[in-house]
Formats: sequence, structure tokens, C-alpha cells
Amino acid sequence: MKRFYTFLASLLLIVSCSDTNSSTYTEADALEFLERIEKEDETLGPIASSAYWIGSNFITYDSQKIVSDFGMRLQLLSLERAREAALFNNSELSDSTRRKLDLIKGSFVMPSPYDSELAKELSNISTELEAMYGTGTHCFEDGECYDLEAFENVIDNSRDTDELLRAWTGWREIGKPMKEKYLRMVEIGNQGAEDLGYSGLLDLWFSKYDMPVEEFQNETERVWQELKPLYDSLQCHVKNKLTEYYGPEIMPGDGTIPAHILGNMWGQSWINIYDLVYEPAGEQSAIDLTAIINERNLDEIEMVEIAENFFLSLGFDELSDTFWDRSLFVKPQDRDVVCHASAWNLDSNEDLRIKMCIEKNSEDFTTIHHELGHIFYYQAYNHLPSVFEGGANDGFHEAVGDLLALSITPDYLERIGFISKEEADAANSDPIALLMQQALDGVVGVPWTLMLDRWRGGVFEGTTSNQELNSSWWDLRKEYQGITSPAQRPLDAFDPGAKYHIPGNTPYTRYYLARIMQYQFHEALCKKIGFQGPLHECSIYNSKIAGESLRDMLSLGQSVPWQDAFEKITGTRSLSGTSMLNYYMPLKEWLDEQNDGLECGWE
Ligand code: X8Z
Ligand code: ZN
Repeated sequence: MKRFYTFLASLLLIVSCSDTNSSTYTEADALEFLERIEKEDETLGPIASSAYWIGSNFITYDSQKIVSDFGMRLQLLSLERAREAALFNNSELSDSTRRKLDLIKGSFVMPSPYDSELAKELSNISTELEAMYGTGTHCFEDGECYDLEAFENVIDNSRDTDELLRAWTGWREIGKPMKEKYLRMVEIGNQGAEDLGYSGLLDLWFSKYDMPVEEFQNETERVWQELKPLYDSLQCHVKNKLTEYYGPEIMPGDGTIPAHILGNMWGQSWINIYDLVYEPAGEQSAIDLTAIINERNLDEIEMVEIAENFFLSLGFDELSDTFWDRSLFVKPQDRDVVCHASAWNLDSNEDLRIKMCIEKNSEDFTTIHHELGHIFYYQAYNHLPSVFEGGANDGFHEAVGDLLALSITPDYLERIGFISKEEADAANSDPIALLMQQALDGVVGVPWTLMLDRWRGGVFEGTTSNQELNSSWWDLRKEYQGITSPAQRPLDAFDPGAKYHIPGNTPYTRYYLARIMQYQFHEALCKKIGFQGPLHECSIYNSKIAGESLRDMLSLGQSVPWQDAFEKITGTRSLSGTSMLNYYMPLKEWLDEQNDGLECGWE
């Protein structure tokens, strides 16, 4: 630790004694600075990561103290680096060096001003918010206590609306005490962003996409408008089916769906109510992956091995022993952990891990592919300098595993021996069943992943007042998703706090981008491997051509603008909803037939 202090002090000296006439700084100076950063990262990175790993894996008073302290020191260090990088603002530099410096200046999610007291306060709050979520439990008056997994067990499986409502409102109790802390965090973060030269946090967050902020926001909106008719048709069908099942008394009557009956704590994936919204055409019921996992008695590790094998079939290198030894796969019974799934790059050359409380069901089977997507991305770019170790943009990082999940087709399941040829043929004979299963996650996620940061943007910019924090959340959920709260929310409610990425400060637009890009990648790769049939039947499993094309892109890390990386696979440089619309075309037609003559839309 002493060495760390000495290092910080020397860095302070360099910056405070530096000549502010930046034109005197040359490419050679910049390279020297970057080399120093690389060396520091090599030593500091793995230790800091271990501190965070312990903080999320053993939530105790002491581990949080360490995480908070580390957070404060790393914040100040990053601010120092950003200041030093800014000294080169007017220098003539190569494109690559300029990009590295820009990445260093923009590497913040929640910056504090350069002030140790504020850095400490911010780090304390962020650590506390994440721990509040990770340890979140609610006890009812009858003394029964539930954590998130216990509440989710009810929401995902129950069809009893009283029970559902109790679990839905119960989990949201954990959000209430976060509200004031969250607001203070945003206040400090906005100050920090301004000090870095941004107009605020929103500007900082949306400046990471190699294009002007406004242009990026317009792009996300443009694609949403392309996809909205598909979502609206699905929302309408699901609303009508739920009305049939539960009766009109449970529905708000304004065309929206109450959030507690969607089979997911946040209404972000509706796969658990599949059986309520689709009756198979023939005798054969759709493939039930959860049932297969349980029939085959797969344990958590075997589920991960199957996902790993998919990547290996594309030509990726095996996961190392350290991955298997150090990852967390099963929820520990004896301690508090942050169960929200994550992938970790503790030391890019030899220490990659996932942390997940795996449940033996189809949803988590998909999430395992998602997490391994992060891991194989880390593996693909670990030869790069540390500043370039990152996704082409953050959406790319989220899209890799999701891309593979689109290839979990009946033919793939047959090839790995999960189902018979007859079962695969029967599944393929009912495309609507397959597409409906995919859409209940993939299409449903589109407005949700867009609205979340629209809400955060309003809070960051101050256009949403402190009194409107919760009501604006519900206004946006209604506007984008046609979902409403099943009960009047109390004045002190802070429902966004009950979703991990809000207390965890994880930007969410990345998942929106991933939702869109995964279909663009899928379509392009299927074309590349010469697949002729409908897109939902295409699997890139075992294709070395697809694997090579994917790796070519992943190995670029963030060394080039994302559009360059995107072009490598798709041949285009912009986002488009067309691939997703192509994929779901048969479902869209079917939905429109079902909805014909019924009331759609919401007020
Ligand atoms: O947070 C995640 C991953 C970890 S990066 C499990 N996802 C979002 C969520 O759960 O809300 C994946 C889908 C969207
Ligand atoms: Zn992820």
C-alpha cells in the first residue's frame, strides 16, 4: 500500500508542476505517459479487482470498508490520469495515441470532483447502495422474510394474483431507503462530470459512442420507431391472453398490463408466461429447456460446460483451470453475495471468472451464454494494451453471448443430444412457437432497455424533480412498454432502486444496443456460412467461419471506433432494426392475425 501512496504523490507532482502550454507535449511524451499507465495497471489492476471480488462475494462490514476505500483511491487516480491526458489536448498525435488518451479522459461512470472528501463520500454511497441491493431482504408482518431469489421464485412461477402482488410490492420495499443516497450520488456525479468538461452525467455516459451525443440518441430512437410496431403487436396479444386467463378485473382497462403478472420481477422478459400466450398448433408442445435440464439432471457446472462447448465449437480457446476454480456458480447459503450475474476480468492473462447464483432453468442457461460471451471477449482482446481492453462499445460486450443464444435452435439441441430428431422436426414444424419463445425475451427487452436510461437521463439532467422520481419511472414504463404498476405506489417508493443496475450504477443502454446488434450479427453470420432457411432456424454452432469472423471483431477490443468493428461482421456501419424484423416476420404476421378486430394500444 505504501508504494501506492508514493505513486499517487509522484503523479500529483507531475501534474501540478507541468507546464500548461500543452503544445510542448509530443507523441513521445504521450507514449511515455501511456507506458506508465500500462505498468501501473498491470500491478494495481489485479489487486483492485480482488478487492471488488471479495466485496461482492462476501458482503460484510469489513469487505465494504475495503471496497469503499479502494473506490475512493481509484477515483482520484483516474481523475489524475484524466488531467494528465488532457495536457495533450492540443498536441499533434497519431490516431491510436489520441484514441487512448480520449479513452482515459472518458473512462468514468460516476466521477467525483477532484476532492478527496467528495471522492470518499461518493465511494461510500455507491458501495452502500450496491450492498443494500445485494443483501436486500423484506420481512412481512407475519415474520416471513424473503430475499430476491425467494421473491423471484413466486413472481416467476405463481399464478395467484394476491401472492404475486405481495411478492411484487414486497421486493420494492428495498428501494425506499436508497432514494436520498441515490440523489446525493447523482449530485456529486454531475459535479464530477462537469469538472471533466461534460455538461453532466448524461453527456458523459452518452459520449462513449464515437459520435455526437445527440446523434447517438437520435439513432437509438430511430431504431425504436422501426421496432415499435412489432412490440405493440406482441404487447396487445399478451394483454388479451392475460385478460382471458385472469379476467378483466385484474387489468387496468386502459390497454396496459399490470407489472406483477408478467412472470418476471421487472417485467423485462415474459418467457415464464409463454404457456398463457401460446397454444401449440399440433400435439407437440414446444421445447421446454428447463424440463430437459432437470430430466438430464444437469448440475450448474455442467450447464456452464455446455455453454463453453458452444464457444469451443467456434474455435475459441478452452477456459482455464483458474476460471473453474475461482468462479462462483452456486448461491452460497452461509453468506451474503451479489447474486446478479457478472463476468470478471481480474487479470486478463490468467484470471477470468463469472459470478452467478445459477438456477437450473432455461433462463439461466441463456444467462450463462451471456456471461461466457463477456469472458471470451476478454480472452479475445487480452493481447491489447490495457486502455484498449474493452468492448468496441459497451453494447458489443453484452451482445456476444446473446448472439450465441439465438443459435440454440432445435437442430442445435439435437446435435448436442438434448432432443431426438423427431422432436427437432416437430419443433421446427411450429415456427410460431419458437419465435414466440424468443420474442418474449428479445422483443420484450427492447422498450425496457431503452426506457431505463431515459429515466436515468431525466434524473441526471434534473428535468425530473426529486418528487417525480417514482412517478416518472412509471410514466416511462407506460409510455414505452404499456406496463403499469399493479397498485398505487406510496409516496416514499423508489421502485428503480429495486432493479440492480440503478443502485449498481450500470449503464443500461448497452443492453438496448445488444438487443438490436445481436440480430444484425446473427443475420450477417448466417449469410456468411451460407445458411438458406429462415433466420430462426440458423445456428452458427460448430462453424469455424462464423467463429473466425466473430473473433476478428472481438480481438479489436476498443482500439477502433465501434463502427469499424461493426462493419467487420455486418458490412454496415449503423444500427438497424431490419434484421430483428426479418427474424420475427412470421410471428409479426401471426400476431396481427390474432389481434385482428381486437383492441390494441394504450392510452
Ligand atoms: O445484467 C445483465 C447481465 C449481466 S451484464 C446478467 N443483463 C440485463 C439484466 O439482467 O437486466 C442481461 C440482460 C439485461
Ligand atoms: Zn452482461
